[in-house]
Amino acid sequence: MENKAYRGHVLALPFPIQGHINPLLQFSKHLVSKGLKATLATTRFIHNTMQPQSSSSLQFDTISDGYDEGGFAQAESIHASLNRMETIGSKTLADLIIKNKNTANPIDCIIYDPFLPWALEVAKKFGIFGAAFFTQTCTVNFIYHHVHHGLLKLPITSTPISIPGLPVLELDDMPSFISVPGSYPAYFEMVLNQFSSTDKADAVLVNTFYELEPEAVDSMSKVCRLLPIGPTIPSFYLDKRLENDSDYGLNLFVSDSSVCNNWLNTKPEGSVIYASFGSMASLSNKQMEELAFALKGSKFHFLWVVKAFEEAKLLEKFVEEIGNKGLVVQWCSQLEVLSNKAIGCFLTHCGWNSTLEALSLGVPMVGVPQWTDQTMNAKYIQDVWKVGVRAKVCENGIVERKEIEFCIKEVMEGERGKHFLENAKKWRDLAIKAGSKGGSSDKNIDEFVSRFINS
Ligand code: UDP
Ligand code: 7WV
Repeated sequence: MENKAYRGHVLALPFPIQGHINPLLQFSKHLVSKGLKATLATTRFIHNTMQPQSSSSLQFDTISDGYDEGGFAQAESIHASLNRMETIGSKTLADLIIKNKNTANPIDCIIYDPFLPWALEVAKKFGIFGAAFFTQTCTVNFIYHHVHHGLLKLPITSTPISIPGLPVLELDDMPSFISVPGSYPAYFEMVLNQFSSTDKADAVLVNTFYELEPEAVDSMSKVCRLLPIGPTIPSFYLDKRLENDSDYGLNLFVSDSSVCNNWLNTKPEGSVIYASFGSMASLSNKQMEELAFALKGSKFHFLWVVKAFEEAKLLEKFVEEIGNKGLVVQWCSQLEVLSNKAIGCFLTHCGWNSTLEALSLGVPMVGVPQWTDQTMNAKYIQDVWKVGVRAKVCENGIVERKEIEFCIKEVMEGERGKHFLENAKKWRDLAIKAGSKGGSSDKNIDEFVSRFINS
């Protein structure tokens, strides 16, 4: 295989969590289909636990974030973990480049998650082409860009907030780091710092597609030349252009998809609520209880992903009591579930991958955002893409069972529900078009490849 003539060798470096690995891994497969060799670098910790298998379509290799034994969840603080990731990550990334130097295919392009801006410095030290790959919406990135450059002053004292290309925004719509001043300062600094390197990057890629947020892309393009290349979703669910591509291919959690499929296949079309809060969110006991009552009390079937680390919060006997009305699993193949005809709505935390997956598969949503960019995505789900509703939060910070039940009904039945479904189908068509031959994202991927090849 090493003798094959590749047009170049791309190293993809995601921030090492599920929601950041999936899109970069998927994008790498597209580059392989365009004749490049691609290697995805995970951390040694992830590599050792998951043992991802290199294949003809993708290679895996490692860097270290300094937490080889237990993962960065073990760090004493977020700040400490990010610093350690920078120091040890820079060194081990350089080692990886050097290791490949005298092979038939030395690394000549690094696509890095801008949560790790130091990766560009390493690339430049070796004279390698460097591209930033943003994993959130252009809208969210543009807000952070404004804050980073002092164009949006914090704390925000007057609302609504006007930013060119964006709808007028209330404080609650903003990313949580802005709407809740002082929350997660280390992560806030990290999302703003994404722009510390982009001026020097040879390309800026964003996991969105033009038709989803045209005004935001146009506005931001005036200050930063960006290429929307999404949605990065396995080809089987879109235009089926890539062979054997029905899964992202690196799951940090295990699931048994036959359990979900078998159960869903016994349910009528559009009759099931799929509830999942992504890979990271940890709900309070009270919020879990409200969700449990809402799902149990609604007249619909439900499939609920309760991660292993959250199971203790489930009320005793809940699973027993719901019988065949609901199925609770620790993890699932979300794409398989969302594409099952039985699903009528997605109760989601509005993580960007989950949101983009639901848009791409034509599934209406109930948004219960938790933090980071999820609040913005929920705003767009309701008011811009019009594919669902955002649940209202009480003063105590909880979304109560009545509100959840109300939102579920809005999406699962009635006139509004019908409109959401029609709109969702429209976004699915546009998502497929964007990534198909000649579509906006496909053209941008070609433009990226030719810019790199000719650099
Ligand atoms: N996911 C999955 N099974 C689950 C829950 C999530 O495969 O039971 C996948 C989902 O398809 C998505 C990713 O995990 O690609 C979660 O990313 P997202 O941005 O939605 O949320 P995060 O985990 O970063 O909060
Ligand atoms: C993990 C840690 C911090 C953030 C995110 C994920 C994200 O929003 O993607 Br800010």
